Amino acid sequence: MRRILTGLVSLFILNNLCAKEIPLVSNIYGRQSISLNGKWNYIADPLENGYYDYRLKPFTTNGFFENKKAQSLSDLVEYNLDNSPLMNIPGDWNMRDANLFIYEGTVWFKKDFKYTKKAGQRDILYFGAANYDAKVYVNGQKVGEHVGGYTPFNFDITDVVKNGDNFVVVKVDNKRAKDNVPTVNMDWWNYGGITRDVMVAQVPDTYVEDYSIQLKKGFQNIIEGWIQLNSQTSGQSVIVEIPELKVKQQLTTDNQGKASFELKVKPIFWSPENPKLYEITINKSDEQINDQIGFRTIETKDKQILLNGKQIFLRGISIHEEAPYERGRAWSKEDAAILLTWAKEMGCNYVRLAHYPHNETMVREAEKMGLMVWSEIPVYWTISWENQNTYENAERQLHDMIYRDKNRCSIIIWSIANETPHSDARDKFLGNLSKYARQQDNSRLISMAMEVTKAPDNMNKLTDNMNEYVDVISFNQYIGWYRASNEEARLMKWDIPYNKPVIISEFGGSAQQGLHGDKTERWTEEYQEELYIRNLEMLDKIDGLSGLSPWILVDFRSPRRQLPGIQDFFNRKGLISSWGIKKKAFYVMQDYYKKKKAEYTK
Ligand code: GCB
Repeated sequence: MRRILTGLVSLFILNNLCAKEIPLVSNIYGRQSISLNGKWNYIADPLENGYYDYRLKPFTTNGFFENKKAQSLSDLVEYNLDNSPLMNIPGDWNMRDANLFIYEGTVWFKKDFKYTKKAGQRDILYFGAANYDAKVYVNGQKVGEHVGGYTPFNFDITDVVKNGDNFVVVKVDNKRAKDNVPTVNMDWWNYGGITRDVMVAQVPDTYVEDYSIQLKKGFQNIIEGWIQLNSQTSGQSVIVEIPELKVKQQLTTDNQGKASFELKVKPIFWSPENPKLYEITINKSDEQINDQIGFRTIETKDKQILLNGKQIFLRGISIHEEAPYERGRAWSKEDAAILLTWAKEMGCNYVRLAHYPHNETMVREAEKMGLMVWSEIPVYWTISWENQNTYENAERQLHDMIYRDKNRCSIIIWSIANETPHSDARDKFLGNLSKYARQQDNSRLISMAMEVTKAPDNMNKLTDNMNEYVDVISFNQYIGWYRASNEEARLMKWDIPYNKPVIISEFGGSAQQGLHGDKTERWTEEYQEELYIRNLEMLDKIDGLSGLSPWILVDFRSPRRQLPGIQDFFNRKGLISSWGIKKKAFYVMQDYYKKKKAEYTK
């Protein structure tokens, strides 16, 4: 009888081995972890043969996720992940396998890893991002799925990971679809793959899941914060320390597993001139988390943006998450350092990270280098405004962007959309998203990149209803490229009927680096240079102009850009070529920012 019972109990346990997606573990880089970066085997699977049977039903057994091997010479197994080619992860498959350059579909990835389990610890499998749909399996068991190409996700794999040898299989699918976010149509490369860091973090059974430590809104001398455990455990003691500020605060969690605090201290402000970060530690008896956090205030007053109470001008540049020197999707510290150093050389104090959340390292490096950040979700162009699932997808991406980076003082603006066409459904969608953004974080500014309505007599009007929802009016305009000539820029007038600061989130034009000619000749460096000169003259006159982020720092890959010999599938609006050489217009911006800096430090 006893034996039968024990048998039943173990059967029950086996059937309930549960691994699942869990709320993001904040600051994954500040935790104990092992990296799963490096070589992964992969199989491109355009027919999704490893996922569906020949009747197109998903396999419950026998899918590639089982990572099966023939056990005898007579066994039929028509794949072998172990013998399949290797790819470096993080990395997009487009640039790592010439056959997959324009591939959109499924690729299976597999990595073997050795692991040491520890009693009383949970094991969390974390992905910085995978584009677009990732189904994740550990030791043949599905642990979860994630949708969205630019946000992190993690799974509690404690019940499925073993001491010793393990394997993880990920099915990544980057097929575009109308109802996705972004949708089918965009002006950047749809790089597929596991594009950011992968790791297994080890945390105590009850761990600090999330925390926030920032200046209290409206105060320069009160730090406000909270710590949230992964379970509703009350009476847990947690200590927050900021040694440099002589802060050592003992906290006790309430019955929600949360502990909040306020500290009266006057930190040195973080700013572009002095990007001061404080070492912070959060200690629980069995856990220590380290972070570097800066403190600053950001607000608007009429048409001004105030950083730490002082009016600033955002000397910015837009950046895609693309590695310099034509190396595909950027992800590393080195990529971030090159891109951001170029921005600094131009004289920037601000970067627009377009058109989706960039990797966490990029945001952290920007912070260390004194660059303020605009961070955005890929609600771009013609999203399916009427579709509730699309809305939920966008909201989730917005949530995850804010969640991951809420302690990054470099981020001053959350952007929730780019160049979206007017309709009632779109207004409702964006209105709800902006309300949601404010609920998640009311300490930063909200914006979205809008378009201008052309009116008679060279008048450019801002008529978008969404302007009511934002703190900063921002719009993209392409006079000299898609509309009017460079010469006509001087005739343009602007009607911006809001008492809010204005940012030009994009302007620019293309040039092929090294192509020279008359300033009226398209694609030459001289044309682009002239466009920048005329646009700056024109934009400088806008009342309330508080910043610019021209389009764009570096040429980037885009399937929309097909002109042979010039574009060759690159958007050439970069101020730096895809091979890293500065174009003439770079220096126009550099001069302009030098003047702006002097003007604002008077
Ligand atoms: C835009 C878009 C950006 C494009 C750019 C262009 O307005 O926001 O994603 O790449 O124009 O080059 O046309």
